[in-house]
Amino acid sequence: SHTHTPVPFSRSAIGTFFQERPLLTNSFTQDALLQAYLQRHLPEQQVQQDLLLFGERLVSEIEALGRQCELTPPVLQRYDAWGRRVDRILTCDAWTRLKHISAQEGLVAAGYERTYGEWSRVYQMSKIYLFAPSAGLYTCPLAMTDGAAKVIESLGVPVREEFKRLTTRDEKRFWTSGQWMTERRGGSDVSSGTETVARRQQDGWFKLYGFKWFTSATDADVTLTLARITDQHGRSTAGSSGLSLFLAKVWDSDGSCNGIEVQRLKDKLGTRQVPTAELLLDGMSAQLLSEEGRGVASIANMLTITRIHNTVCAVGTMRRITHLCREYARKRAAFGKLLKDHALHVQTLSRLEVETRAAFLFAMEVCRLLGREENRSASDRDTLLLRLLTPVAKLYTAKQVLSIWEGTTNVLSLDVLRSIAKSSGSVLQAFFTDVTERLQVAEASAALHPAVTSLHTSLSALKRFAQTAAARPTGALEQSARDLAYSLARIYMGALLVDHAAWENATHTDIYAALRWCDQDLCPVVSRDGAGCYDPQTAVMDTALVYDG
Ligand code: UCC
Ligand code: FAD
Repeated sequence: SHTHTPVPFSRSAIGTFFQERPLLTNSFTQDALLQAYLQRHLPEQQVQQDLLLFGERLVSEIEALGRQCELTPPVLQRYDAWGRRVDRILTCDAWTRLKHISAQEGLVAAGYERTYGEWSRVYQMSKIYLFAPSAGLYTCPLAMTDGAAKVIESLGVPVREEFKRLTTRDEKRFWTSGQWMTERRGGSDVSSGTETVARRQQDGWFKLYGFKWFTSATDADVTLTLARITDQHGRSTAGSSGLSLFLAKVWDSDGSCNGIEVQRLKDKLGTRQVPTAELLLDGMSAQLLSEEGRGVASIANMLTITRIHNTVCAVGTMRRITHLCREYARKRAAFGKLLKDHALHVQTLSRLEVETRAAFLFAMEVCRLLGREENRSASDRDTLLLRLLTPVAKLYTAKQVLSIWEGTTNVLSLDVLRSIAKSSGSVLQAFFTDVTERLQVAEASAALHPAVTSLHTSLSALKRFAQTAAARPTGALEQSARDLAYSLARIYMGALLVDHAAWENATHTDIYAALRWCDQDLCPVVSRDGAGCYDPQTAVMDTALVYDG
């Protein structure tokens, strides 16, 4: 009778089908390209072993901590129970645990221990790359910590205790750093946006007064920040040449703020795990790090490091997405078969895979250049390429994720122009020579021929563009900056894919990836130039279009 027939849906039965979930497994062993790259360039047994264990730890421990950080965002405790202003930023235990793990695993330290010589940055950044998508954005304070250590090291300033703490593996001594640049008037135009002033004290230290509008990972132990030193009449110099760089502790030894009022935590759309605050600096004690008036140039080293971290983290996230997608496609069925058996679905994933491979090789190449510079084995060309490619790599990879902070796409495109102007074009010469040499190596391979030809054509077109660019009005150059940066990125990523595919142990998929990448518009700056995009009349029409009505 109907009373004994179980019904599929009722209060206690919600149907029998439950989708099997995609499983995260060891992301090092899953990553064919990372393994091949290391086998080619850094085939140290110790490195393989360390990354293998780290891959296990990500699954067994770190992934859950990252998730916990997302579920338990930081809060600001403004007063204690007795009504005293305390301004404490309370983060969850998982956030603290990630700090300890970061120290133990040497996620900053490995970059300064330099155990693997010029490959030390590749080693360190391979770990950051694996860590990023599981880490609940703990990568944000790590990037800034690495940047601060780099600034201290490169300026050679006598703050040894801070340097040691930023680069230690000892979890009890490890400190993180903030990077406070943005004020309310602007995050891109730091030089005219900075209103914070620094008053010299009798002991040589300074007290800072100002308002920092965006300070991420504000639970940091120390910070680097910019301010204008005032003279005895309270006057300061406007613009870039009035800015100096300071180092300050964020918290006093009793846990109270160092002359800071935390105005509020930002209520953000994303990155909610990271405590990002607005801070009133009301007499924050700070130490001058740079020469007076050399603040922007001195913090540039930090920007280089954080932009490289941003690149590596973006690529790590892309890789995680492709891993989970291919895993899911083995488990999810639609229209009678698994997703992996739908050619259209797999074509879509293969496009993501090509993007990810190109971005991975780009990120690692910038890390390699950084490692060479720090190991003092960089050639002049390496140094020029590091300067040119850092903003290009950041802006290109960040379009998938992470595009606002550490310089927006257009601001970094203008930084590319800055690097060209400052080197009188040498960075571009270095780029042309480097790509040409990589293509020469690949010329023997018949399979790679279409990719090599297409890269040669694009490179020649780019050279012609560059030759005429200097004669163009500044406005036109600026109009072309974004497309130029994209052209540099696409051509360079193509050259790296070809270079990797020409390696003796490369596979047929490496060749296929290079061919696929090069089968696109590699040089948009030339095609758009041909379409007349960079002239004053176009600028007028762009304005008319945007403000239509
Ligand atoms: O957003 C932030 C933190 C977020 C959290 C961290 C996440 C990390 C990733 C984690 C992944 C999960 S902190 C705020 C970041 N803010 C920015 O990036 C600012 C963006 N704006 C710019 O980059 C602008 O281009 C400025 C501020 C650098 C422009 O300043 P100026 O003063 O107008 O620029 P000048 O006058 O052209 O340059 C001043 C000096 C010059 O040196 P000298 O005086 O020797 O000729 C430049 O060559 O600074 C030098 N310089 C550089 N040097 C400027 N930019 C660079 C550079 N990129 N590299 C080397
Ligand atoms: P603006 O500089 O006002 O730019 C607005 C728009 O104008 C952008 O689209 C930009 O591309 C464009 N633009 C600006 N100038 C030009 C130009 N010359 N040509 C063409 N286009 C231009 N800052 C810190 O200092 N420390 C932090 O820890 C920190 N954490 C952050 C965390 C998050 C989640 C976010 C979102 C931001 C954080 N920032 C931090 C601030 C960040 O660095 C700035 O938001 C960023 O630099 C852009 O500045 P802005 O927001 O003032 O935009």
